[in-house]
Amino acid sequence: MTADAPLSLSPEVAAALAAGRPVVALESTIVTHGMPWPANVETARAVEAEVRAGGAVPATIAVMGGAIRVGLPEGELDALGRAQGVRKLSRADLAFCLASGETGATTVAATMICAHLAGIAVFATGGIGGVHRGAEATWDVSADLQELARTPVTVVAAGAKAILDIPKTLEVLETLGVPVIAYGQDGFPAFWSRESGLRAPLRADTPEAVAAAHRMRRRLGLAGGQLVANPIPPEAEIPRAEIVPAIEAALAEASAARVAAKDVTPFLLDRLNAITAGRSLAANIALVRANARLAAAVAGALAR
Ligand code: PSU
Ligand code: MN
Repeated sequence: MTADAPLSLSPEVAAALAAGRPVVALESTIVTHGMPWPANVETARAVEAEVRAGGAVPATIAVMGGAIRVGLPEGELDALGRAQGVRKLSRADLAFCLASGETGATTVAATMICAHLAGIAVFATGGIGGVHRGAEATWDVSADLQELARTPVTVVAAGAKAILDIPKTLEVLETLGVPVIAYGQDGFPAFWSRESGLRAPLRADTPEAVAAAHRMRRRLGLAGGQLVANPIPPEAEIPRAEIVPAIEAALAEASAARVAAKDVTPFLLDRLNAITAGRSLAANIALVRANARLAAAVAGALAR
């Protein structure tokens, strides 16, 4: 833990970390920018419950009142989920938001930084940011990828969304030296679909294998974390034939509306939810719950 970081741990998280019990970090941008109210708050609660059922303590992370809050009481999670105009924080904005005292929700990148400061090694989310389609023109590459290369947190996600350029995302992760580990299969999953059509570079079949690789990186003194790509549960999967046209429509709307920078991902998620009449959201909820379960198991294996 960095001695001077303005961290505020909930009593439950502080006690678990002090005792070496498993803790799983959770992000807050998925709450403020990734899902509509009230599904966002209901999902955040369900995800915390999954972490607990998996034998770990959930630590939802957000910035409030000049502090990095690690572990939010239910009332504050609720308020965050209803709040308007919350800042979306990545590495670039974290310190500024803390210094100004504004409220901010942490993306994958910022959550990794905060988790590591607090001494939490495992983090569950839905999808990571990546290389956007058309990045050769827009240069839109999520800061999540660089963060995976520098901060030693194992991130459990459902792969990359097909709103991204998945082949380019995998190439950048390889260049940055980020281990991309498919869980329980050879293929790299594509968020709403279990398969992207691309092979993942690495595969693990047990939480222990993921934990062992995490520990070995530590022993080698390697910077950076690991991306565990957990395929969506089969019963929640959206067939490619259904999701691909919806994605194309959402991308066309984003381009027509000249959506850029931080607004791209939230815009696409919101439009997809509307175009699929809520199916993409239901799938998103199922996969993030499954990721929370797996992350709890990995945290448990790391704690043993
Ligand atoms: N993907 C989702 N839901 C989300 C996000 C991504 O399915 O809520 C959020 C995460 O917080 C991720 C961020 O870190 O979007 C990436 O944003 P950008 O592409 O602007 O880096
Ligand atoms: Mn971006």
